[in-house]
Amino acid sequence: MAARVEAVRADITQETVDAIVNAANSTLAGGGGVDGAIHAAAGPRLLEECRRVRRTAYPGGLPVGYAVATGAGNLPCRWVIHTVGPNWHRGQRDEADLAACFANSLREALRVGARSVAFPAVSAGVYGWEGATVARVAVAAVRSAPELAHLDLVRFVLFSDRLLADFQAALTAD
Ligand code: AR6
Repeated sequence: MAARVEAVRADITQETVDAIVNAANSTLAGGGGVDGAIHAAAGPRLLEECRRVRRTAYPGGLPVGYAVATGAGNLPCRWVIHTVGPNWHRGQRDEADLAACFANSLREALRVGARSVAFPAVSAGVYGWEGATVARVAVAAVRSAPELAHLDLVRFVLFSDRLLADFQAALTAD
C-alpha cells in the first residue's frame, strides 16, 4: 500500500519519523532557517558528517535538486536527508528543480532504509519561492514518486498556518 501523505504544523526537529529532510545549501555547512534549527538540535556530529560528504561524494558542493543522507546526531530521527532547493532570488525558477528535491529525497530515504519521511517547505523561506507553488510542486512530486509504494508515511511539516493551509489545499486538490 502506498504511504500516507499528510501535512501538519510543527517543528521538524522534533519529528520521530525515520528521516527528516533538511532545506540545506550546496555547502552543507549549515545556515539559517530550518537548516540552522536542524544543526542546532542535532549537535556537532551532523556537521562532521556533512563535511565528510563534502570531502568524499560532493567536493564541489551538493547541486540544486540533489539529496544526500547522513546520520542525525542528537535528533530523535535516524537520518537527515540534505537537499538543496532552487533559489528564486538567483533566478533558479524551474519547478523541475524543486520537484527533484522531493523526488530525490524519497529515493535517498529508501536507499538508507527509511520508511517514514518528514519534509519542510523546501525553498519557501530564504530561497523565496511562493508557499502555494512549493506546496503544489511538492505534493505532485511525492505522489508521483515510485518510492511511495515502499514507504509508510510522508509528512509535510510546516512552520506557519499559512503554509499549512497551502499544503492542505494542494493535498485536497483534484
Ligand atoms: N521546522 C519546520 N520548518 C521550519 C523550521 C523548523 N524548525 N524552521 C524554519 N522552517 P528555509 P530555503 C521553515 O529558509 O528557503 C538556509 O540558510 C521556514 O519557515 O529554512 O530552502 C540554508 O542554509 C520555511 O517555510 O529554507 C540555505 O542557505 C521553510 O522551513 C537556505 O536557508 C524553508 O525555509 C535555504 O532556503
